[in-house]
Amino acid sequence: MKSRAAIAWEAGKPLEINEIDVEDPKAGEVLVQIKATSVCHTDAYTLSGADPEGLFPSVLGHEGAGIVQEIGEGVSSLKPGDHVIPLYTAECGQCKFCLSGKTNLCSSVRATQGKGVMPDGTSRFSLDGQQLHHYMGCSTFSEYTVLPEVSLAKVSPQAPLDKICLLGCGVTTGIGAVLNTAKVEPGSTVAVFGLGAIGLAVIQGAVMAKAARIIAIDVNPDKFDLARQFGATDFVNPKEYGEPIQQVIVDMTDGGVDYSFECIGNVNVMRSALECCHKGWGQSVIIGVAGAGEEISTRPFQLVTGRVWKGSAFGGVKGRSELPGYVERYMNGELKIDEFITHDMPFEQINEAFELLHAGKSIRSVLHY
Ligand code: NAD
Ligand code: AHE
Ligand code: ZN
Repeated sequence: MKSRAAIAWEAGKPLEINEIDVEDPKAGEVLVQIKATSVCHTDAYTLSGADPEGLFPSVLGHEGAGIVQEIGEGVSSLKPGDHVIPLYTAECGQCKFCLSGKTNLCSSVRATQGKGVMPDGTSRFSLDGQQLHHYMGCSTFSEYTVLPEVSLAKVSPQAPLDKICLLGCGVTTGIGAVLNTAKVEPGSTVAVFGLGAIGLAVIQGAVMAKAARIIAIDVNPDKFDLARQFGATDFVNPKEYGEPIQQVIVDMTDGGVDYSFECIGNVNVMRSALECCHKGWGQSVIIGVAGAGEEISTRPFQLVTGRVWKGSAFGGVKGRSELPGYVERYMNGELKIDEFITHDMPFEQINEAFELLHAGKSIRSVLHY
């Protein structure tokens, strides 16, 4: 079938909208009509060429929501008409990782996903006979996309797809990092580095966890208003200080924070986020994604003296079992999503959505097909 899609032909170039060919779903696969998708910084990171797994040409996009159109042979948990959120972290329930009870990092389709193909090693996308790669197992920048059954969370058909698409990455990642990865306790002091959708979702999670103090840090002071609305209590612009930002935060907090979250993808800030943690127990969670070849460093003494460095992917959330609950909490008014959406636009304006993100003028732009 034909599908409107935005193609990433090469690194650093705008996406090109074109009509591509999408093959029928094979065994264990599902054809989904994406109704809405948003742009996450990770899409921009891969398009920039910094992603060691980045492949071109490809169909990017991993934060979306849609409706099942067709199922392949053997698919039993989904049927046409079901409302779904694509998952870049699948959940098969059967691999060593799923069975461990220790992680959400399912291994069932991850290897082929990273190579830009479906589990059978081939792509369902092409243009004029040229194969296009899939991206993060989702490719939500195509109106019609094919995913493995294990990469789709079935959610309530009552929920608005142009809002819950944000649960496909940003909102879930930030909340989950607080509740699942760090397990922030009531009364905690929390520092959040970077106030895009991920950082704001971390603030939302910290409020849910009943943190007493939430320090919001960004070099763009335009981000502070929304951070305050989400529940941040203190605001720090590193550009206004002559000393290292970790020292500023240690001084503000009588020795450091209980938990910090890096939501930027900057390895120098990751170090600051670790070193602003309290001696003996402070934990720092890396959420930001850094470019190929970049590495983190700190004095081992920082860890010897009790600080803990962790990382979080999709907030530690198991998508198929947990996302339906996140959707219900949104529908019950217990979880904010609308507040992240600063721009709504037709799919054709996708490059504008990338420009707004780069310029620090948007949190999330939702694109409608
Ligand atoms: P974003 O671009 O909307 O937000 C980043 C924020 O960081 C901006 O407000 C920017 O002003 C701020 N910033 C930049 N440099 C800074 C600095 N030196 N000090 C303080 N603030 C600074 O991005 P986003 O969509 O919120 O994504 C944030 C990061 O999280 C990205 O690296 C993205 O790839 C990553 N991410 C990871 C996961 C995961 O599962 N681990 C999921 C989603 C996104
Ligand atoms: N391809 C990159 C890694 C990118 C990365 O870390 N991705 C996050 C999700 S970002 C969503 O916006 C993640 O979940 N990682 C775990 C995984 O299995 O990819 C690289 O460096 O190779
Ligand atoms: Zn993302």
